[in-house]
Amino acid sequence: MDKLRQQLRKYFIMGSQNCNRPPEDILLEAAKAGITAFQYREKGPGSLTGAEKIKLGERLRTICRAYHILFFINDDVELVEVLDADGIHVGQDDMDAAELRRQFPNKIIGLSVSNQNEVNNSPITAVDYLGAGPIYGTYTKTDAKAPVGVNWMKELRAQFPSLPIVGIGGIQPMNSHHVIEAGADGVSVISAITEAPHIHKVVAAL
Ligand code: 3NM
Repeated sequence: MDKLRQQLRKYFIMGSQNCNRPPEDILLEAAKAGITAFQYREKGPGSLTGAEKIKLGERLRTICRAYHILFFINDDVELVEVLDADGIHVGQDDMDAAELRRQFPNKIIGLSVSNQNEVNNSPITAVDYLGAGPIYGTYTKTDAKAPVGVNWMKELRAQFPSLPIVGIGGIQPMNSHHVIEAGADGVSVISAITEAPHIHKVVAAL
């Protein structure tokens, strides 16, 4: 579990819909700059489906393998198998995490939780890490909930002292230290990296 906590320290998430240039180029720059985990999240307006989604996933998977970066899939069980991902991340409205655990006994499973009610109703013992957010306001996920702030991270950490936890939502170099200080093992970001003029500087500062 300690190893996973370290591997989640700089967790980049993206899909082609987040990129205004080739996603492979962005991931490669981020990989060289030192991200520790990646989640392929091909979701929302403009995202790829079917064979195109798989083809891009294969290219991104290859980059992660070359740089020893954990490769996660967002909420797509079939793609986890096709790409032999290291793990899968699901939200509250996605497939049940306990069911996922039965299906993937050896994959890393991540679950998003935004409030205590969601924690109380989630199979926490079935998952390997939690995503807490949105910590700050985000423009990237149009259906994101209201920001929960770093206090939610503190509350989660108090309840789960040794479970890996990452913060997500509106995290940038200027605020990531607040998320870490609140108890997060890592920070998950989309736009901080996809929209960065200098990816290496952002990844170093996260
Ligand atoms: N999930 P950015 S917020 C994918 O709160 C996602 O569960 C969230 O994008 C959640 O780093 C979010 O650009 C978007 O703010 C994060």
